[in-house]
Amino acid sequence: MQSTPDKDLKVWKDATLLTMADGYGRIENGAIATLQDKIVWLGPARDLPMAYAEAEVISCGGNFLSPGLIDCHTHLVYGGSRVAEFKQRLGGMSYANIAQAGGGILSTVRATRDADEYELFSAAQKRLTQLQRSGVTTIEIKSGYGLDLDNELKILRVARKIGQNPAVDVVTSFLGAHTVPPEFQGDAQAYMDYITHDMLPAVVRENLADAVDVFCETIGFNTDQVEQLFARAHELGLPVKIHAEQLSNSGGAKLAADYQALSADHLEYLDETAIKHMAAAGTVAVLLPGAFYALRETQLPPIALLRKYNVPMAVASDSNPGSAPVLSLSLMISMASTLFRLTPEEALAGVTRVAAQALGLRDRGVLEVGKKADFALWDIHHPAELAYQIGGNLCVGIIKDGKAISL
Ligand code: DI6
Ligand code: FE
Repeated sequence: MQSTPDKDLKVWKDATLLTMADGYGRIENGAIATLQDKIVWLGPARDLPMAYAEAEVISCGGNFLSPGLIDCHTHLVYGGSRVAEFKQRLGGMSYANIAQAGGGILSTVRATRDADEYELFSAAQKRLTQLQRSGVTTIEIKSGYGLDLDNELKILRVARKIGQNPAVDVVTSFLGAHTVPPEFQGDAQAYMDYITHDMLPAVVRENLADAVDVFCETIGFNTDQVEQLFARAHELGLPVKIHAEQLSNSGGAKLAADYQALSADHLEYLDETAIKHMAAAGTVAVLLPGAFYALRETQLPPIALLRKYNVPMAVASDSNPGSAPVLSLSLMISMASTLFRLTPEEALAGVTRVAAQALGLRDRGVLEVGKKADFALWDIHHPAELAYQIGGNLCVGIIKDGKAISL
């Protein structure tokens, strides 16, 4: 009797693999066998074991195949637009001044409160499609434009609903401590008390957040308030992360490392002491070149020191309506190289292997047996082209959980 081939067993051939397990981990004329949503074998095609002879064979057309990209820092769910503010900034007004005048994040809070779940979902889904086209198969989404219980829950529910899309995995972060809402104007401490007593426990009860984030800055929350939030997050069993040292050195990254934060993000003004604490804690440095670019920042994150202490560096879009209206993660590979001088290899690792680490995900980000079958196909001849080319779209295919996705 003839054995019937396993319908879910596939072999992806005619590809140059970038496993990203160690450097690029390049394999010429590679093949990957997948069973359902997992990698079961990979290597040079000529070594493919006979056991896979009856699998469905899919040609990757001679393209490069990398792990699906992971965008580990986005604010994808929001209402309205900040085009008017963009024009103000072009006219010379600073991001911080606009925020202090009641615009900035608070203008998006008003628009987000006014939007229902369906409106938020469709607007976010459109932005997500763009990011997916740049190779993204996993995305983190933060709340933070609701700033009261009902609206923060609304945003997180929308983020979870986006995660029901089989073409993308969503990880959520509760960023109720994004800024002080109008109801608590001038009293960040009272708002932080409300977050720790009421909002965060409710978010946890509904299982809507995978981590807790905070904006530590002169226009955000101070380190005492951050510590209050982190202590409560740990009590409730959630890991923490932080927006820190973006516009000034406020000491947030060091504090976050002391709470074993998954990541500290932005970090333009990060100092060496904090870097040592991050290295000891295994806290990932998430670099956001899109925000640096859009705000015309000049203070570069301390890349050489991060390298010196072996702090892993991830790269993300920070996709948000104000400081980073970014719709392409592969463009961030280019910006991380050109603006921050990451090597092309570091930049690609930053949106794959290290981005997975920043989200605490061990099942993806590299091509290895047992990892998820999430791949991006690239029409390139050398991996450094991903950093070298600017704009356009070199991503010519996406495979999620072992299935080709059309967008
Ligand atoms: N840092 C950021 O990059 C975003 N939030 C934050 O704390 C920007 C949010 C916005 O401008 O709407
Ligand atoms: Fe952000």
